[in-house]
Amino acid sequence: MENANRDSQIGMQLPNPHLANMTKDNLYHLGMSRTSHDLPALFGDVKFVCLGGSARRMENFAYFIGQELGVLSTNERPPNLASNSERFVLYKAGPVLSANVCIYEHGIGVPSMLVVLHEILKMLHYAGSSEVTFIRIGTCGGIGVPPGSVIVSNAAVNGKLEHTYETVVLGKGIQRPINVDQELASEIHSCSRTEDPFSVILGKTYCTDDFFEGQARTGGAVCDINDGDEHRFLKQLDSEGVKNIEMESAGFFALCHKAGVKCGVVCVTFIDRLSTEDVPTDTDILSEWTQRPQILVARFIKKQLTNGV
Ligand code: R2B
Repeated sequence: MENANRDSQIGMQLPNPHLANMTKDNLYHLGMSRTSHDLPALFGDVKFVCLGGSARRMENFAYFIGQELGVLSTNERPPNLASNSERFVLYKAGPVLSANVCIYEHGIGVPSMLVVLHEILKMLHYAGSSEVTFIRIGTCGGIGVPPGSVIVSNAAVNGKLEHTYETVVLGKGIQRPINVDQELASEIHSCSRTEDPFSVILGKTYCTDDFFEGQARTGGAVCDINDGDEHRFLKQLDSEGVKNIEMESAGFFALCHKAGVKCGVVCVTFIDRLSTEDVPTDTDILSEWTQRPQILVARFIKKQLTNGV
C-alpha cells in the first residue's frame, strides 16, 4: 500500500487496512486500548507529539512547555497518562486550550522508538486527531560543531550512509526512504535567536544502531577498529556534511513519512567527535544543554499555535 495521504481535518489516516477491524486494539506498550480509554476525548485535539529518549527529560519538557503555553499552573506537574505501562511515559500539556502537545519517552535506538511510534500513530488515528506534527527532541554527538550546539536535521542517513531505513518483514529487508520535510526543518531552525548562547545548525544526521563501534568508538567492551580508523571515518562523515550522530532519526523519518505525518528531529550535541569520544561528566552542563532543543521546539510550537495551526 502507498503512503497515507497527509492527514487532514477528517483525521489521521494510516496505510494499514487491518486497523478498520481492530475495534479492541490494545496499545500494549502505552497501557491503553480502544475500549479501556476514550481516545477521541483524551487525544482528539493533539497537534504536536514530542518524543525523547529519557522519561525524566520528557517529564521536564512537559512541565516546561505547559508553563510556556500557559496551560499548566505554576508548579503543576502533568500526570503520566501511560501509568499502566512499565515501558514508556506519556504526558499531555494542554487539556483545555488548543495548545495540545503529547510528550513521550522512546528509549534508546530505532527499535524501541518504533514500537512506541507505531502505537502513538494508531492512538491518534483512533482518536481522530488531524494535522499532527511529530518532533524528536534528543541528544547526540556532534561532528565539527561546538558541544552544546543544536542540530536540526535536514537529511539523515543510516549506518551505511544510505538515505534509506531497512526494516525486515517476512524475513526480507524492505527499504523505506528517509524523507526529511525541508520546510518544517527550516521553520524550526528559524526559531533560533541571535541572543541564544548556542548555535542552531541545519545539517545531516548519521543514524547508527550502536553507540560504540557503530559510532566509530574504540572504547566499547569489544573493538575491532583502531584510532586511525576512527579518525578517518569521522573525517569522512565531516566531509560528507554530517553534523551529528544519534540512534533514532532514520527509523523516525522513514516511519513518519510512510504514515503520512510531518516530522522533524532536533538534537543537542554533547561532544565534538572530531576531538573526543568521551561524553562530559558535568551533569549541570549536560542538563543545561539538554534544555536547548526543548527551548527551540517550544518556541516553534508556540509560534505555530499562535498562527492558528
Ligand atoms: C543519543 O543518546 C542516546 C545514546 O546515549 C541515543 O538515544 C541517542 O541517539
